[in-house]
Amino acid sequence: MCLTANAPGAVAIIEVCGAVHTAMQQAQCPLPDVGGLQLHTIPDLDDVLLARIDEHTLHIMPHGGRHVVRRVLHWLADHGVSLDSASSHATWPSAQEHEHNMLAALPLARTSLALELLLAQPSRWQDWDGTWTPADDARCARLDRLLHPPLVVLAGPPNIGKSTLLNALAGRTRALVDDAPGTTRDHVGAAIDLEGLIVHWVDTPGLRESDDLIEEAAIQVAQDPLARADFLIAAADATTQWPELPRTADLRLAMRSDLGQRSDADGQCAAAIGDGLEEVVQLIRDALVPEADRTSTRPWKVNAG
Ligand SMILES: Nc1nc2c(ncn2[C@@H]2O[C@H](COP(=O)(O)OP(=O)(O)O)[C@@H](O)[C@H]2O)c(=O)[nH]1
Ligand SMILES: [Mg+2]
Repeated sequence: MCLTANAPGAVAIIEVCGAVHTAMQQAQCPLPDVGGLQLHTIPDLDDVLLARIDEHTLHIMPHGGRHVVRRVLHWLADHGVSLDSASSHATWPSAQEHEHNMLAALPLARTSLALELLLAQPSRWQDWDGTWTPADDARCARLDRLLHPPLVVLAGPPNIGKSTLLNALAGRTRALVDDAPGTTRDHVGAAIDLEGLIVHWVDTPGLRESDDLIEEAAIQVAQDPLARADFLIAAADATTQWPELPRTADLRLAMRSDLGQRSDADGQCAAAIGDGLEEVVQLIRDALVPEADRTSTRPWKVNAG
Protein backbone atom coordinates (compact mmCIF):
# COMPACT_ATOMS: atom_id res chain seq x y z
CA MET A 1 0.00 0.00 0.00
CA CYS A 2 1.03 3.60 -0.50
CA LEU A 3 1.66 5.28 2.88
CA THR A 4 1.97 8.81 1.58
CA ALA A 5 -0.93 11.02 0.55
CA ASN A 6 -2.32 10.82 -2.97
CA ALA A 7 -0.76 14.14 -3.82
CA PRO A 8 2.53 15.30 -5.32
CA GLY A 9 5.44 15.30 -2.86
CA ALA A 10 9.21 14.97 -2.86
CA VAL A 11 9.21 11.28 -1.99
CA ALA A 12 6.45 8.67 -1.79
CA ILE A 13 6.53 5.59 0.43
CA ILE A 14 5.06 2.32 -0.78
CA GLU A 15 4.94 -0.47 1.79
CA VAL A 16 5.27 -4.08 0.66
CA CYS A 17 4.25 -6.60 3.34
CA GLY A 18 4.41 -10.37 3.46
CA ALA A 19 6.56 -12.58 1.30
CA VAL A 20 8.88 -9.76 0.30
CA HIS A 21 11.65 -12.20 -0.67
CA THR A 22 9.56 -13.86 -3.36
CA ALA A 23 7.99 -10.64 -4.56
CA MET A 24 11.31 -8.85 -4.96
CA GLN A 25 12.91 -11.85 -6.60
CA GLN A 26 10.13 -11.88 -9.20
CA ALA A 27 10.62 -8.16 -9.74
CA GLN A 28 14.40 -8.62 -9.99
CA CYS A 29 14.77 -6.07 -7.27
CA PRO A 30 17.44 -6.33 -4.55
CA LEU A 31 16.31 -6.77 -0.95
CA PRO A 32 18.38 -4.92 1.68
CA ASP A 33 19.10 -6.61 5.01
CA VAL A 34 16.70 -5.81 7.86
CA GLY A 35 17.37 -2.21 8.94
CA GLY A 36 19.25 -1.54 5.72
CA LEU A 37 18.79 0.97 2.93
CA GLN A 38 19.68 0.64 -0.72
CA LEU A 39 19.29 2.69 -3.88
CA HIS A 40 17.86 0.81 -6.84
CA THR A 41 17.05 1.78 -10.40
CA ILE A 42 13.85 0.22 -11.69
CA PRO A 43 14.60 0.01 -15.43
CA ASP A 44 12.75 2.66 -17.46
CA LEU A 45 10.93 3.86 -14.36
CA ASP A 46 12.69 5.63 -11.50
CA ASP A 47 15.51 5.53 -8.97
CA VAL A 48 14.01 4.33 -5.72
CA LEU A 49 15.26 4.01 -2.18
CA LEU A 50 14.59 0.61 -0.61
CA ALA A 51 14.29 0.43 3.19
CA ARG A 52 13.93 -2.98 4.80
CA ILE A 53 11.83 -2.39 7.91
CA ASP A 54 11.71 -5.99 9.13
CA GLU A 55 11.71 -9.55 7.81
CA HIS A 56 8.30 -9.08 6.15
CA THR A 57 8.21 -5.38 5.35
CA LEU A 58 9.93 -3.36 2.66
CA HIS A 59 9.46 0.32 1.93
CA ILE A 60 9.95 1.44 -1.65
CA MET A 61 10.48 5.17 -1.98
CA PRO A 62 10.23 6.61 -5.48
CA HIS A 63 10.01 10.29 -6.30
CA GLY A 64 6.66 11.61 -5.18
CA GLY A 65 4.91 12.53 -8.45
CA ARG A 66 1.55 10.81 -8.76
CA HIS A 67 2.45 9.40 -12.15
CA VAL A 68 5.64 7.80 -10.84
CA VAL A 69 3.82 6.30 -7.84
CA ARG A 70 1.13 4.83 -10.11
CA ARG A 71 3.76 3.30 -12.36
CA VAL A 72 5.65 1.75 -9.43
CA LEU A 73 2.38 0.28 -8.10
CA HIS A 74 1.65 -1.15 -11.57
CA TRP A 75 5.19 -2.50 -11.76
CA LEU A 76 4.63 -4.26 -8.41
CA ALA A 77 1.25 -5.60 -9.53
CA ASP A 78 2.89 -6.93 -12.72
CA HIS A 79 5.19 -8.94 -10.46
CA GLY A 80 2.44 -10.51 -8.42
CA VAL A 81 2.24 -8.02 -5.53
CA SER A 82 -1.40 -7.37 -4.70
CA LEU A 83 -2.36 -3.80 -3.97
CA ASP A 84 -4.03 -2.63 -0.78
CA SER A 85 -5.38 0.89 -0.63
CA ALA A 86 -5.39 1.11 3.18
CA SER A 87 -3.03 3.65 4.66
CA SER A 88 -3.28 3.07 8.38
CA HIS A 89 -0.18 3.05 10.54
CA ALA A 90 -2.13 1.52 13.41
CA THR A 91 -0.81 -2.00 13.00
CA TRP A 92 2.84 -0.98 13.17
CA PRO A 93 4.72 -2.49 16.06
CA SER A 94 5.65 0.25 18.50
CA ALA A 95 9.30 -0.84 18.69
CA GLN A 96 9.75 0.50 15.18
CA GLU A 97 7.91 3.72 15.78
CA HIS A 98 10.98 5.93 15.50
CA GLU A 99 11.99 4.38 12.24
CA HIS A 100 8.51 4.79 10.81
CA ASN A 101 8.45 8.41 11.97
CA MET A 102 11.76 8.92 10.22
CA LEU A 103 10.46 7.42 7.00
CA ALA A 104 7.25 9.42 7.20
CA ALA A 105 9.37 12.58 7.60
CA LEU A 106 11.43 11.94 4.47
CA PRO A 107 9.13 14.00 2.21
CA LEU A 108 9.79 17.00 4.49
CA ALA A 109 13.54 16.79 3.96
CA ARG A 110 14.31 19.38 1.32
CA THR A 111 18.08 19.58 1.67
CA SER A 112 20.77 16.93 1.55
CA LEU A 113 21.70 17.80 5.15
CA ALA A 114 18.17 16.93 6.34
CA LEU A 115 18.01 13.83 4.16
CA GLU A 116 21.40 12.49 5.24
CA LEU A 117 20.59 13.02 8.91
CA LEU A 118 17.23 11.26 8.56
CA LEU A 119 18.73 8.31 6.72
CA ALA A 120 21.41 7.96 9.40
CA GLN A 121 18.77 7.42 12.10
CA PRO A 122 18.06 3.66 11.81
CA SER A 123 21.65 2.85 12.69
CA ARG A 124 21.70 5.55 15.40
CA TRP A 125 18.71 3.88 17.08
CA GLN A 126 20.44 0.54 16.75
CA ASP A 127 23.57 1.87 18.49
CA TRP A 128 21.58 3.86 21.05
CA ASP A 129 22.58 3.29 24.70
CA GLY A 130 18.96 3.50 25.87
CA THR A 131 19.36 6.72 27.87
CA TRP A 132 17.33 9.87 27.20
CA THR A 133 17.62 13.26 28.85
CA PRO A 134 15.88 16.64 28.52
CA ALA A 135 18.95 17.73 26.54
CA ASP A 136 18.03 15.09 23.94
CA ASP A 137 14.51 16.52 23.73
CA ALA A 138 15.95 19.99 23.18
CA ARG A 139 18.38 18.69 20.56
CA CYS A 140 15.58 16.89 18.69
CA ALA A 141 13.35 19.97 18.78
CA ARG A 142 16.19 21.92 17.14
CA LEU A 143 16.79 19.18 14.56
CA ASP A 144 13.06 19.24 13.71
CA ARG A 145 13.75 22.73 12.34
CA LEU A 146 15.39 20.93 9.41
CA LEU A 147 11.92 19.60 8.53
CA HIS A 148 9.74 22.55 9.55
CA PRO A 149 11.31 25.80 8.32
CA PRO A 150 11.60 28.36 11.13
CA LEU A 151 10.36 31.91 10.64
CA VAL A 152 13.30 34.32 10.47
CA VAL A 153 12.41 38.01 10.67
CA LEU A 154 14.80 40.84 9.94
CA ALA A 155 13.70 44.13 11.44
CA GLY A 156 15.25 47.56 11.49
CA PRO A 157 14.96 51.12 10.27
CA PRO A 158 14.30 51.80 6.59
CA ASN A 159 16.96 52.12 3.94
CA ILE A 160 19.73 50.12 5.63
CA GLY A 161 19.83 47.27 3.10
CA LYS A 162 17.37 44.75 4.59
CA SER A 163 15.69 43.97 1.27
CA THR A 164 19.06 43.91 -0.48
CA LEU A 165 20.18 41.25 1.99
CA LEU A 166 17.06 39.13 1.37
CA ASN A 167 17.59 39.44 -2.37
CA ALA A 168 21.24 38.48 -2.07
CA LEU A 169 20.41 35.44 0.07
CA ALA A 170 17.52 34.38 -2.14
CA GLY A 171 19.71 34.88 -5.18
CA ARG A 172 17.03 36.79 -7.02
CA THR A 173 14.98 39.92 -6.78
CA ARG A 174 12.09 39.20 -4.46
CA ALA A 175 11.73 42.22 -2.26
CA LEU A 176 11.52 45.70 -3.67
CA VAL A 177 14.74 47.67 -3.29
CA ASP A 178 14.78 51.41 -3.65
CA ASP A 179 16.69 54.50 -2.55
CA ALA A 180 13.66 56.10 -0.93
CA PRO A 181 13.28 55.12 2.74
CA GLY A 182 10.29 52.90 3.39
CA THR A 183 10.07 51.37 -0.06
CA THR A 184 9.10 47.92 1.20
CA ARG A 185 5.34 48.36 1.49
CA ASP A 186 4.60 44.96 2.94
CA HIS A 187 6.64 42.21 4.40
CA VAL A 188 7.96 39.98 1.65
CA GLY A 189 8.94 36.44 2.39
CA ALA A 190 11.11 33.87 0.74
CA ALA A 191 12.14 30.32 1.57
CA ILE A 192 15.91 30.42 1.78
CA ASP A 193 18.37 27.55 2.07
CA LEU A 194 20.92 28.50 4.75
CA GLU A 195 23.44 25.77 3.90
CA GLY A 196 21.05 22.90 4.53
CA LEU A 197 18.54 24.67 6.79
CA ILE A 198 15.52 26.04 4.96
CA VAL A 199 14.01 29.09 6.67
CA HIS A 200 11.07 31.31 5.85
CA TRP A 201 12.69 34.73 5.76
CA VAL A 202 10.44 37.72 6.19
CA ASP A 203 11.58 41.15 5.13
CA THR A 204 9.78 43.86 7.05
CA PRO A 205 9.08 47.45 6.12
CA GLY A 206 11.23 49.90 8.04
CA LEU A 207 10.23 50.38 11.63
CA ARG A 208 9.85 54.10 12.16
CA GLU A 209 7.14 56.61 12.77
CA SER A 210 5.53 57.27 9.44
CA ASP A 211 3.14 59.91 8.14
CA ASP A 212 2.44 57.82 5.07
CA LEU A 213 -0.78 55.86 5.63
CA ILE A 214 0.12 53.02 3.29
CA GLU A 215 3.52 52.60 4.88
CA GLU A 216 1.95 52.85 8.34
CA ALA A 217 -0.38 49.99 7.44
CA ALA A 218 2.55 47.95 6.21
CA ILE A 219 4.36 48.58 9.49
CA GLN A 220 1.30 47.31 11.39
CA VAL A 221 1.30 44.17 9.26
CA ALA A 222 4.98 43.74 10.07
CA GLN A 223 4.28 43.57 13.79
CA ASP A 224 2.69 40.16 13.36
CA PRO A 225 5.74 38.28 12.05
CA LEU A 226 7.82 40.14 14.64
CA ALA A 227 5.77 38.52 17.37
CA ARG A 228 5.77 35.12 15.69
CA ALA A 229 9.44 35.03 14.69
CA ASP A 230 11.37 31.92 15.68
CA PHE A 231 14.52 33.91 15.06
CA LEU A 232 14.45 37.66 15.34
CA ILE A 233 17.25 39.73 13.84
CA ALA A 234 17.70 43.38 14.77
CA ALA A 235 19.35 45.32 11.99
CA ALA A 236 20.96 48.77 11.91
CA ASP A 237 23.70 50.43 9.94
CA ALA A 238 26.45 52.66 11.32
CA THR A 239 24.21 55.73 11.33
CA THR A 240 20.94 54.30 12.70
CA GLN A 241 19.62 53.02 16.04
CA TRP A 242 18.81 49.39 16.82
CA PRO A 243 15.03 48.96 16.43
CA GLU A 244 12.72 48.57 19.41
CA LEU A 245 11.35 45.05 19.25
CA PRO A 246 8.72 43.04 21.16
CA ARG A 247 11.50 40.88 22.61
CA THR A 248 15.27 40.69 22.72
CA ALA A 249 16.66 39.97 19.27
CA ASP A 250 18.42 36.64 18.67
CA LEU A 251 21.03 38.39 16.56
CA ARG A 252 22.16 41.97 16.04
CA LEU A 253 23.30 42.51 12.51
CA ALA A 254 25.21 45.55 11.29
CA MET A 255 24.18 46.41 7.73
CA ARG A 256 25.94 48.32 4.92
CA SER A 257 29.22 47.73 6.72
CA ASP A 258 31.14 49.12 3.74
CA LEU A 259 29.78 52.57 4.65
CA GLY A 260 30.79 52.32 8.30
CA GLN A 261 31.37 49.73 11.04
CA ARG A 262 29.72 49.36 14.40
CA SER A 263 31.22 47.53 17.34
CA ASP A 264 28.01 46.50 19.15
CA ALA A 265 26.79 43.91 16.60
CA ASP A 266 27.05 40.09 16.54
CA GLY A 267 27.77 40.10 12.83
CA GLN A 268 27.97 42.45 9.88
CA CYS A 269 27.37 42.45 6.15
CA ALA A 270 27.36 44.63 3.11
CA ALA A 271 24.86 42.73 1.00
CA ALA A 272 25.08 45.06 -2.01
CA ILE A 273 28.68 44.01 -2.56
CA GLY A 274 28.24 40.45 -1.30
CA ASP A 275 30.32 40.99 1.82
CA GLY A 276 29.62 38.94 4.96
CA LEU A 277 26.79 36.85 3.45
CA GLU A 278 28.52 33.61 4.38
CA GLU A 279 28.90 34.83 7.95
CA VAL A 280 25.22 35.78 8.16
CA VAL A 281 24.15 32.36 6.85
CA GLN A 282 26.36 30.54 9.33
CA LEU A 283 25.40 32.69 12.31
CA ILE A 284 21.70 32.01 11.76
CA ARG A 285 22.07 28.34 10.87
CA ASP A 286 24.36 27.63 13.82
CA ALA A 287 22.01 29.40 16.21
CA LEU A 288 18.95 27.45 15.02
CA VAL A 289 20.60 24.06 14.45
CA PRO A 290 24.03 24.15 16.14
CA GLU A 291 26.86 22.11 14.74
CA ALA A 292 26.89 19.93 17.89
CA ASP A 293 23.32 18.81 17.03
CA ARG A 294 24.15 18.17 13.39
CA THR A 295 27.15 16.03 14.27
CA SER A 296 25.73 14.29 17.36
CA THR A 297 25.64 10.51 17.00
CA ARG A 298 22.67 10.22 19.37
CA PRO A 299 19.37 9.35 17.69
CA TRP A 300 16.85 11.92 16.52
CA LYS A 301 13.27 11.41 17.71
CA VAL A 302 11.72 12.97 14.63
CA ASN A 303 8.75 15.33 15.01
CA ALA A 304 8.48 14.59 18.70
CA GLY A 305 7.91 18.20 19.75
N1 LIG B 1 26.79 50.93 0.29
C1 LIG B 1 25.85 50.00 0.42
N2 LIG B 1 24.58 50.27 0.03
C2 LIG B 1 23.65 49.32 0.20
C3 LIG B 1 23.95 48.06 0.76
N3 LIG B 1 22.82 47.34 0.81
C4 LIG B 1 21.84 48.11 0.31
N4 LIG B 1 22.33 49.31 -0.06
C5 LIG B 1 21.58 50.41 -0.65
O1 LIG B 1 20.77 50.97 0.35
C6 LIG B 1 19.51 51.40 -0.20
C7 LIG B 1 18.38 50.78 0.58
O2 LIG B 1 18.41 49.38 0.42
P1 LIG B 1 17.15 48.48 0.77
O3 LIG B 1 17.63 47.09 0.65
O4 LIG B 1 15.95 48.87 0.01
O5 LIG B 1 16.93 48.87 2.30
P2 LIG B 1 15.72 48.51 3.27
O6 LIG B 1 14.80 49.68 3.26
O7 LIG B 1 16.34 48.34 4.61
O8 LIG B 1 15.08 47.27 2.76
C8 LIG B 1 19.55 51.00 -1.66
O9 LIG B 1 19.96 52.11 -2.40
C9 LIG B 1 20.59 49.94 -1.72
O10 LIG B 1 21.22 49.84 -2.96
C10 LIG B 1 25.32 47.81 1.13
O11 LIG B 1 25.69 46.70 1.58
N5 LIG B 1 26.22 48.80 0.95
MG1 LIG C 1 13.09 47.03 2.29
